[in-house]
Amino acid sequence: MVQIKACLFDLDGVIVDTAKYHYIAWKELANELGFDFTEEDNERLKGVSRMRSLDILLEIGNKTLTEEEKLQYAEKKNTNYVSYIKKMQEDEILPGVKKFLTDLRNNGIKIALGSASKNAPLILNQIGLTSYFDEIVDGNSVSNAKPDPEVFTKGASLLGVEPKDCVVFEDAVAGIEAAIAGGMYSIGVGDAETLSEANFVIKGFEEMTIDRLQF
Ligand code: B16
Ligand code: MG
Repeated sequence: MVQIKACLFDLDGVIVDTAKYHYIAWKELANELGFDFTEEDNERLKGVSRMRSLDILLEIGNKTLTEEEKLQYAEKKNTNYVSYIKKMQEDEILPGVKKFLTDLRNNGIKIALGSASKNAPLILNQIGLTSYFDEIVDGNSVSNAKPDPEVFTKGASLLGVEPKDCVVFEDAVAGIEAAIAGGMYSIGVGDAETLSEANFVIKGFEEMTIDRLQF
């Protein structure tokens, strides 16, 4: 049996629900460009990088922009998004997360963040969780997006833990695939059917305990 030495966490959909703020900001941009953007459309952007998200949005609206325009619109969306996340507070941490992080620390299990978001440090700061993380790997420090394992293998290496002793918590299929590609265990957070490739799936952290970190 493997006793896990490190836990790597995705951010959006695992620790907080920032998808709702991404949605508002992308919708405002879509409206400005003359088309609508639904919550169902927004599902396609979860776990996806900012520039790839813009490409998907433009595909939905059937719009073509130059590379320069794309950079400007991505920047505009981000400024708007950041204005929302700057208002986030500790009560937006998803249920059970803080207790589980505390249990991990008390048991000497290392903790890293593995997120596609370039705003990850700001979000962790807003919700008061920065000090729980031994390492933060985010959209600023990787060149390959999930399902490439880079964001997690980099985290494991910074922690000095071998991938086979790590478990990844993820809400996106691409994130579970990244964990598997990196040689790590994975726990899905969300729908069991969607995340069936994970070792097991939890609905939320209220049902997660240290004892379940055995594979
Ligand atoms: P930013 P995660 C992802 O976070 C979001 O799920 C995704 O919707 C977003 O486009 C991406 O971060 C990039 O975010 O624009 O802040 O750099 O799930 O990987 O924590
Ligand atoms: Mg996510």
